[in-house]
Amino acid sequence: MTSRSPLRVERDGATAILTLDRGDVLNAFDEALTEALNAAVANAARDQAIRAVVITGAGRAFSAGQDLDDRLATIERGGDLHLGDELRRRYHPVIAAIRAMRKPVIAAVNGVAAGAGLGLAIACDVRLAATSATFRAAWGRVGLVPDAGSAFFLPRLVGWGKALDMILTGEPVDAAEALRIGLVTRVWPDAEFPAKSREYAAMLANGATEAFALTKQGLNAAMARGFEDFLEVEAELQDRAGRTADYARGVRAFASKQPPDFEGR
Ligand code: T3D
Repeated sequence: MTSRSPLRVERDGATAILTLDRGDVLNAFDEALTEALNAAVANAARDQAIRAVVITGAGRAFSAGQDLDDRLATIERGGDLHLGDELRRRYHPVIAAIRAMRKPVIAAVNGVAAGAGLGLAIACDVRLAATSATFRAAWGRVGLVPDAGSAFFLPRLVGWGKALDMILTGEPVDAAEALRIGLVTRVWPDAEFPAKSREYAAMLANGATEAFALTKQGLNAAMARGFEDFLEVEAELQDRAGRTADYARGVRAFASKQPPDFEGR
């Protein structure tokens, strides 16, 4: 008997849709799910026909983070836990791959995003939320520190004070509040959410993909470099963008008052 995959991988035009699919445990990450997610993100990065990636959840959750049943089992049998190694092996590669991916990665947060589920969402380039989505920096409630890159990304998204409030209290932030504080950029009613988020992804998938890749590279450099250094990176990236076929298409489309038909290179 073959076991069901914990991750659904679909194509919608040039968009890859990755659905975390362990609904009975709110899409908590066990070994199989993180392995499948790492593989699917790596495949999407390699596949030139894919020009945008959506990560979402099945059922009423985006993801409730690490599967705590797995951790309980180890604790109860007196096993040795090395969570740093777990992060290095299962979580850090996927977060790093999302940041490095040369196409937009969208978190379509359909329900609760907690712990490493929140970490995954905030490592993505864009967050869209359904009205029933909630965001929980839940680590403190189980005696852990923020992980999956969260202490890096959360203060940059919502500011130092709000990030610490979320992390220290573990209280949920609803979709309206998430929109207000910049944790997400669009909110749609639950019933419309799948269609609206696919539409949004298609818009990005039809964009100037190579320019988006260079944009991500520039934003990553802006986080890591000093100002003078960054300006040089910016000049190099714009140099490359200015020599893409899509830039020529964009300028011609502007001159002819037509929408551009980008090919992604
Ligand atoms: O490798 C590493 O360990 C690295 C560490 C990673 C960091 C983490 O991610 S640590 C985990 C952080 N996540 C949490 O602490 C969230 C735990 N879950 C909750 O607090 C609640 O479930 C929610 C607030 C997310 C939702 O509450 P509610 O009332 O809507 O649903 P529920 O009844 O609690 O959950 C529904 C089911 O999902 C339930 O199972 P049952 O009783 O129906 O058989 C529940 O046990 C299960 N579930 C929810 N979250 C997890 C989970 N099962 C395993 N692991 C989970 N994280």
